[in-house]
Amino acid sequence: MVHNYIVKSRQQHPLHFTLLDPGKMGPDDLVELATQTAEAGTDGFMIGGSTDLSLEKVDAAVDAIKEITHLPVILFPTHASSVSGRADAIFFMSLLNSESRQFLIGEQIASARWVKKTGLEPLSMAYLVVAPGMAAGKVGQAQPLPRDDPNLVVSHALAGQYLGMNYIYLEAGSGASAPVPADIVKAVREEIEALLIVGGGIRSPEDASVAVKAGADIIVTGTLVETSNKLKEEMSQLIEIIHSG
Ligand code: 1GP
Repeated sequence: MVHNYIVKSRQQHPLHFTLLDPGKMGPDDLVELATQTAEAGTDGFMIGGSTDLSLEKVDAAVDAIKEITHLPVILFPTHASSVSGRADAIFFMSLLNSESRQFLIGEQIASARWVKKTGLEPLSMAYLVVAPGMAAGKVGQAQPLPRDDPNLVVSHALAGQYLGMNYIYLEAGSGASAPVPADIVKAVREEIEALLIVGGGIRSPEDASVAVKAGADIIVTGTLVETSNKLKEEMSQLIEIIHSG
């Protein structure tokens, strides 16, 4: 079970997940990135990102990545239509600060029977988009949570936890110029027991260290993995800092 793996691994140290986007490259390039980040010590793979992914692309990416690693492969979907039954688990998430029913519960209803049928392990997650939010905010029709209002973010995170969600994801948006502020991560950490995921705009070991010290359980990087020209070296440094807590 992926959830048990995450809980157990987190008992050892904070974790790093690599976000791979099948909309940006084909299976061969994804496998190359997955191989190098696995060697650098990443703890799991998230598959998603682009908002118009086809099921075929996600299936092909999941199959290719699972051939080279035993690390968990977790879907990070935008739409029900791209939920691949071949992954190990799915972040079954609701964008709690969306203004659209579609992203609060619509896509979830559309995919629920498929998740059951395929046996994907659902990992229940509250997805909170913090400014700037980037494409995730726009596509999800979110009113991005202000960067200077930790209490409002805590209210959303607690609401997610009380609705039974085991994971809270603080998302600044892929490619954000700055990650979620440390005081927001800290404020949420102090009030929730759920596993806390932080992503968006994390580009350096320093960024990762700040988020971990503020209380993140899992750090997600996507853009860095796609753009680095010294991937294994850079990821090793970043992951080492995360693992050292
Ligand atoms: C996006 O939080 C992730 O959902 C990753 O963001 O691409 O900025 O690393 P980056």
